[in-house]
Amino acid sequence: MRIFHSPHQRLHAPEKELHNGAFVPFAEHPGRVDAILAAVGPTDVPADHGEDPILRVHSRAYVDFLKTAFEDWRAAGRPGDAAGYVWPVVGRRPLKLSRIDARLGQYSYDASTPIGSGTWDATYWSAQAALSGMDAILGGERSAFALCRPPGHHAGADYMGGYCYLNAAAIAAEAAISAGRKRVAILDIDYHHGNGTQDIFLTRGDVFFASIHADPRTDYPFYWGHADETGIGGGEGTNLNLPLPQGTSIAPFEAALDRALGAIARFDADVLVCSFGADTFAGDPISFFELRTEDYGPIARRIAAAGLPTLIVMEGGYAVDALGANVSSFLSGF
Ligand code: Q9C
Ligand code: ZN
Repeated sequence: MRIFHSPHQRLHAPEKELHNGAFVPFAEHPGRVDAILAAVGPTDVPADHGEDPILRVHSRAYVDFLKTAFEDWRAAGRPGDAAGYVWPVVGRRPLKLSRIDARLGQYSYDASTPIGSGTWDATYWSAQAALSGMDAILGGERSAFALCRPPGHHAGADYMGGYCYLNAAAIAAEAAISAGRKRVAILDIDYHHGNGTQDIFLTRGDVFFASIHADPRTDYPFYWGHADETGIGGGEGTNLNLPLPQGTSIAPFEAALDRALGAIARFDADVLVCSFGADTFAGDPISFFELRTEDYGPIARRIAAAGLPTLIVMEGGYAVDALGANVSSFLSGF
């Protein structure tokens, strides 16, 4: 299987994040890709598709914010990484504000998504890795792996959050539509609900989004991922959330997976994008499912049995010592 990854993706390396009320070392660090690269072997450098496919998903204003936020932060005399500390409540009237602190709040929803000097470069190349993976799929490959980092599934059209800046899976799915595919399915099996991907496609009938994740009544991102979010307008019936309780192990996980794959089969997709997070692993430091390394191969075999050309996009997974083995186990099923 071809694997796409750019060394630029290491340049995103924030120092700290706010976690449960304290500043702690940033969990989504470059060592994650080192662990995966050591396990999966050689990768291909992605081709540069430019900004156009990114702008089919994200707003121009948001992309411009991402590109300049760190410079603006430094120009304001601030140390360290750019991080927000004030957010507009839902329904607040739109304002055109230039102060960096106001802009950080406008374009984010949480405090775990700092911007450093290399963040734009890294997230740009993470998106390019997904686009190159989709090129391989559209060219006839049965599967490809985009070793994305930073991850993407929490990022919406005009917001960052949950360690995510550009939504690589959404950008790849949209590229498939632009290339003439009629229906694309996205299966998100990261521990956390893929709220950004859901938001991007919620009103769309041509992109099906199915997500298996920790129940948002107990887990981040709380405000999305509930079972009654089924799509809006032309997208009604093309959004499927399957929240599961903390402590979930392989049997109930596979039952949910079969439900998601059944819905995807009925949707009759041309292409599948799988947002894969290894933070469902029992040893994950910020998550509470009970999957084992040896569970990922059978999970992947069930997904492969859907018979769809499948782009795998890396999302979360923070148990770095086991991350390489967990990703290898998953890829072995394709
Ligand atoms: N105290 C991904 O897996 N921080 N993002 C939660 C809990 C955000 C995870 C803080 C977790 C985001 C891609
Ligand atoms: Zn996650």
